[in-house]
Amino acid sequence: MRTRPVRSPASRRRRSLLGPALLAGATVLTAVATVTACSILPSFPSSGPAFVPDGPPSFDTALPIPPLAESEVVDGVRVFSLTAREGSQQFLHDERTTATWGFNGDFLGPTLRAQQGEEVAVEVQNDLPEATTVHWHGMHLPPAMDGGPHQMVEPGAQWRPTWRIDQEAATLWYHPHPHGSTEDHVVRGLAGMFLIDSAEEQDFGLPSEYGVDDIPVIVQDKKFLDDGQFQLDAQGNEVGLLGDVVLTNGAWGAVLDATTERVRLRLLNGSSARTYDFGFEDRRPFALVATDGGLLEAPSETDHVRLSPGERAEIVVSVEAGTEAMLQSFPPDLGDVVLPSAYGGEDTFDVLRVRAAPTLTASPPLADRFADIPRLEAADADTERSFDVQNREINGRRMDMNRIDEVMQVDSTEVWEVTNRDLFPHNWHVHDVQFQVLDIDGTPPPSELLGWKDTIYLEPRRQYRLIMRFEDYADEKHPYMIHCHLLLHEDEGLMSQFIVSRGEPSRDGGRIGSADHASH
Ligand SMILES: [Cu+2]
Repeated sequence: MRTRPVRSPASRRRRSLLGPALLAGATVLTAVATVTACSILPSFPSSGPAFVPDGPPSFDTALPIPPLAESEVVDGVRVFSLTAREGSQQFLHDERTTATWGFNGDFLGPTLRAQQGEEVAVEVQNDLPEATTVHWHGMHLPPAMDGGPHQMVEPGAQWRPTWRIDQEAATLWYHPHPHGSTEDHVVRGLAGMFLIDSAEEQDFGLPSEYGVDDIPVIVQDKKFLDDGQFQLDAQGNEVGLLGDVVLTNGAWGAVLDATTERVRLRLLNGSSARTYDFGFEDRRPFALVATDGGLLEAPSETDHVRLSPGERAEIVVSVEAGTEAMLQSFPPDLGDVVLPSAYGGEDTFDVLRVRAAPTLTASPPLADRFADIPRLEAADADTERSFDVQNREINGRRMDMNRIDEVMQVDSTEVWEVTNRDLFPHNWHVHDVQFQVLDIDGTPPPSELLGWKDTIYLEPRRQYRLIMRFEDYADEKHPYMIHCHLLLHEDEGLMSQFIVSRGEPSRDGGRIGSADHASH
């Protein structure tokens, strides 16, 4: 595994000399992005000579902001439309064009946004040549609406999930979840953000003007082939696909022009395998304000935040007029892994250049306290379970679409002991609920793990005690998923299924009938 060297001051100077050429490339990118629906789309080879980045780019491309999805309120339901389709885009600042998949566009998708308490529906249309799904990562919703591997949408078909937004304001996201093909579909470009707003959140002085001082930042590493196509196979790496080109909202080398004193970055690790440790090159402090499921109880000052695939963090950073700051990913502490260099543990990347205008608009003061988070207590647990994660198995079993692995009783509190038994990275994602971290090897969690979480990095040989409530959406037929969000692991079977039941709790729910498939 080759890792990209840390950028030197010399390479930064070299970059600036390349500036005009790269700016020209960025113009071409915009022009080409509109020419897609033709019959000469490049195909997806799975292997071939690799593209080797010739040093980092100049970070002169304006950060693309995913458009806010249009919606229409019909009979009290806010209705969005997402069409998954083929496209193409130029990422590499030259003439090479990459075949992509996207929602309502060539790559990634629009940002869906809804208010706490709203009824929503999404009209999903699949214009791809193969079946896929759309999963609402982090969303509390009925299992038949979850978009997991049982809600396949065949080519040419539609699927219309509908539910009520019933959780805290948060940065969620959506992406495909077809069993065995999730890494492939996400790497090709299918992903987008789903923001939940609440009235309460507006009281805390958080920057909140979308695309101005409230910025979605979807970070994905890509490995390109020399002909410009995405590499789609992990080439034997235990953790999956690791790329040497880090895209932010689909741009390699992006700059954000800040116009306010404080900027809120909604960081999403939308990568398939890579764990990042985000912070600024000058190690300036920032406020960590939210994690997966919503705001922390108070801003937490730090200078770095580790995010494994699927995790989110919202940070608020101060900038000074006329200055710049580079958001980087530092070598992430992956815990006690063997050979961290093989898993990206020694890699540094520039991620996003933040360039502050000569004069800045004043930002409201950030509250020093947000809302209380009701703490779930282990003493109140109705059920305890333990999950050993090893190789591609949970408790010794691989995913079976026709087997229910766990049955949770509705209106119950559960404590889970989750342990990574391997010496390489995994993480742990639970559908339906947000959980709290009770302790890690018996030690109280660090401040960044004190809020609501739906995904957590599992350091090798450590035990994470998680607590959660299953309050509603009992359904004996449709399961939710628990899985590693390293997408290769998930595809290879590191996933299990649970139902929320009104019946008696048991450890093994037996088998379910044939999967329900979406159709016209
Ligand atoms: Cu894993």
